[in-house]
Amino acid sequence: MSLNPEDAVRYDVRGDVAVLTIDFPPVNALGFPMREGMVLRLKQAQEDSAVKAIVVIGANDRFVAGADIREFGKPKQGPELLQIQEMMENSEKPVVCAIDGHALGGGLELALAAPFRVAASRAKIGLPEVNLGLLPGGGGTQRTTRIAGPEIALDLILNGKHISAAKGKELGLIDEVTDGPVLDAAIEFARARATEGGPFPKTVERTDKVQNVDPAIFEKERKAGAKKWQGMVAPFKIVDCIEAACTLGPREGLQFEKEAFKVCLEAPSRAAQVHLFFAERQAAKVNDLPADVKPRPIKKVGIIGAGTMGGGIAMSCVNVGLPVVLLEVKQEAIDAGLSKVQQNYDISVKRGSRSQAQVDKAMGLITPTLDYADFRDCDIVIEAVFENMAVKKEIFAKLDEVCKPGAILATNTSALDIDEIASATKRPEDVIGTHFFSPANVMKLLENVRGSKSSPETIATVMAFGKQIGKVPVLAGNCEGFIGNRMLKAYGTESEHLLEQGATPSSIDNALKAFGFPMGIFLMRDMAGLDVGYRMRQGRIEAGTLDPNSPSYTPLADRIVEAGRLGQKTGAGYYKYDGRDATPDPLVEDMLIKIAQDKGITRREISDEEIVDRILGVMVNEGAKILEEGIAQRASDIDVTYAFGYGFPKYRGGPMFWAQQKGLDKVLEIVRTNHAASGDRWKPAKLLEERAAAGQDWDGKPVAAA
Ligand code: T1G
Repeated sequence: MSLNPEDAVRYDVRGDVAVLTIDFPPVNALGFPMREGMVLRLKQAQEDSAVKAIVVIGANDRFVAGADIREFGKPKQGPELLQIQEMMENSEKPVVCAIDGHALGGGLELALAAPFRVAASRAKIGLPEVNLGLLPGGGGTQRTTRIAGPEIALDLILNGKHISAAKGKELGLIDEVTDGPVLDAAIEFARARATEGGPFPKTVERTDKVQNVDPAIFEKERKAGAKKWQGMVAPFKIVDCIEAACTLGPREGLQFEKEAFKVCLEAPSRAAQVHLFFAERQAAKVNDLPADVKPRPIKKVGIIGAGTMGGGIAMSCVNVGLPVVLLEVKQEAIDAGLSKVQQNYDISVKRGSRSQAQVDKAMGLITPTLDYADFRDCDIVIEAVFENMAVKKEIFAKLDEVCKPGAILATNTSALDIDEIASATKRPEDVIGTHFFSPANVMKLLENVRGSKSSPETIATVMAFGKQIGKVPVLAGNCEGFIGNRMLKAYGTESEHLLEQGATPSSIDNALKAFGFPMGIFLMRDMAGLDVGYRMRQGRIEAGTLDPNSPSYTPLADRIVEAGRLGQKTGAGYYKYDGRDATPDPLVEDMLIKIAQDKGITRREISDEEIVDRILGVMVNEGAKILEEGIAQRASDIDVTYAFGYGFPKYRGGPMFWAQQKGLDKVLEIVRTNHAASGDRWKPAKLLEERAAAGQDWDGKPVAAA
């Protein structure tokens, strides 16, 4: 975006008030031309004798979205934010920031450095830098703490919260809130301040909220965060900066924050989290859709199945005001499903994350039914029943009869063939996969799976629907397991071979936890229950598509189930349980020793590093095959899938980003070494070989010289 400073910040005078309008698309980020423009216009307003006060406002009903994230890691250009802040802070004429839309990160920091802030009631403000692996580096930790106190600052900044203008006023961050046009209110407010005359407040010099602060609150925060912030940098630095605001003077505090910000900026986690920020937005775009294709509006949703998934999907829809028709085959199933949804909502009311009124409204939007005819005016119907192809085809045949023309017929299947399901209808162009993740009302990922006949409009509609219900949509092609579960299968298979070669469920799970996963695969499997997988394998063995006698077959999971150990729900699985507490079980290790003996495998010590390299290596190799087959549009879509659907630590950017950071040549080495040792499941992906040989990243761009 090459905008000159005069256009990035326009200058108008309304009576005796100068209005500086920031116009730096797409979101008025603090890009270099805008920073230059601000210095230029603030100077112009100071020198303009007709001007008694100054208002700063953003064009297109939005204030400022923060630093221009595209500038990170690039050579610094033009004036710093600090220079603009000091010009406003030391201005002889009162400066009022007029906030509409959003003031986030550096945008709010810009406004906090002005003496005054007026906001439209619909505006949102926040300091979400922690989501980028950063901290508010423009005085936000200092000013927020000095205005609202350390506890509020800790909660706002560590959670990257967006709060309303009204809440901002309550906390002292906003001086006035208006339901009318924010420019008019700000001009009037500025005029009144000019009449009263200076000196005008300097928020960074406020002291009332930072007196006699109990230092224990910071230790408590660090202890509480120790586990969930493992591997990260920014959250710890944020606590340090807020503590500094309570212990140091204003200028020293700003200097402390500046140094802490630099540490975060240079940490690998910042590059990883900024990668995911852009990747999430990229993932919503579909490369090969005709430019003129428009999503169909979704105003009413049908859901088949009121189980955990169906209930969670229903919550995601009613949470954004979308009415839902929820169908089950029996009244008691409907009743059970609705009471589970009610329970979930009651918990959120107890937690204070939702009001009773909001919950009552949401529940009122769900229409339970046993009759397919009630789907007749739904714009999309999502099937969320158990993974049985025959049952799904029967359901889609019925939907084909009752749903209106153009209704989207979607399946929540986690791995089954979309085309086969579509073949049960006369409208395959309207059939598509919408794979939610459990719990569907919490997990952000929505893996949309295009069938070979899914129309561009159907694809565009479910991608827009994902954003409409607050999900992160990713588009996948139709193969077994799509993107996420196909790579998870590779991860699981490699884990099972690691077990036979000498690892244990806990050594693998602990290595993955140390890497940053919230939990390892064996604990996850015990929680989900081992019987479903067992039945699926037995079904495939009976169908002759799986040979339990093949050397590559890993029988441990079967033996565990056949010993009556179905996971946490039976008190034993890969682990033994005391309630939810899992402990390694020597019995499982004995099973592994026996299996290794039967297979002639000499078990050995396997290091955490080898465990992580092999599990991530096999996932990345599968990801490269998913890319070269066109199942994923881009490598970053795979990262989004894993970060938002499978708990991959965001501060590592995703499996494909991890591979790039490690070096694709090094990952190829891991793949080749294991291919030689373990055969075809490690066959190197051609794309990985090509990119590594050419010294390119996944997108074919030269890897910046280290
Ligand atoms: N810098 C550069 N580009 C940005 C951007 C930013 N801050 N925010 C958004 N974009 C791009 C985005 O990539 C997309 O591009 C387009 O704008 C629309 O975004 C010093 C260091 C503001 C609530 O974390 O939360 O300030 O895909 O689809 O849904 O302490 O964007 O169209 O090419 O999200 O209307 C802190 C990040 C930065 C805010 C608007 N600020 N942005 O949501 O649009 S660090 C943030 C958002 C910082 C200071 C520190 C949202 C939004 P494209 P979008 P939206």
